[in-house]
Amino acid sequence: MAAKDATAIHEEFGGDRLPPGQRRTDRFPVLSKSGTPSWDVETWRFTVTGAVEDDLDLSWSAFLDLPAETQRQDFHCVTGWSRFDNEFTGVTFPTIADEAGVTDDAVHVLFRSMDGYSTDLPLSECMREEVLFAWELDGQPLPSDHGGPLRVVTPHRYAYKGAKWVTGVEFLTEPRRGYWEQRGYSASANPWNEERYDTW
Ligand SMILES: Nc1nc2c(c(=O)[nH]1)N[C@H]1C(S)=C(S)[C@@H](COP(=O)(O)O)O[C@H]1N2
Ligand SMILES: [Mo]
Repeated sequence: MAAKDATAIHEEFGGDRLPPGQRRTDRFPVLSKSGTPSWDVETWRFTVTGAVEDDLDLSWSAFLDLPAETQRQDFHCVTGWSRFDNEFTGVTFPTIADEAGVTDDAVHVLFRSMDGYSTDLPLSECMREEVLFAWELDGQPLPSDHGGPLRVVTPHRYAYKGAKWVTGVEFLTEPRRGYWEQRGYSASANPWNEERYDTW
């Protein structure tokens, strides 16, 4: 599948390709709050709940039947490294939102993962083609340390906004903070503004 180039996203935020305070690496470090969870293709489910017309509850094969695309994207970790030109294959967030039918009162989104991780974003920050539920990296199944079988990627935000091992999306009628957001990391997480931490 030919990759769409999403690496010019920094232009929208008026910044350089390498955001301030970041250094480029060709390695792909693993950052997880705890270990890598195991999964079973027979029992894995992906659910969409909350402010939607139809809840979704998809098996692995049903998820893979959704329309997919490949995008070349950059990845910015809040700890200071950026990795350019990752080719992720998956389903866009707007595709999932359309499947479920988001209701007018939805303003925010909470992603949930198999390891107990969660992260949140305003709905408007999710309704972008670049927000992918990805199962392949550079043409290979997404490595389990990097969130396989399925993770979210958010090239317009620091990478903690992309839930690895994602299994649930909840549409919310008011904001709720995720795992790192409750522990002081920025709710907005724009790398070009260096939104790393929130102070209360
Ligand atoms: N489920 C889950 N997703 C997660 C995390 C986690 O601990 N658990 N860590 C986040 C953080 S802090 C970062 S920087 C990226 C790291 O992704 P990587 O390990 O593929 O580099 O995943 C994010 N998504
Ligand atoms: Mo992180």
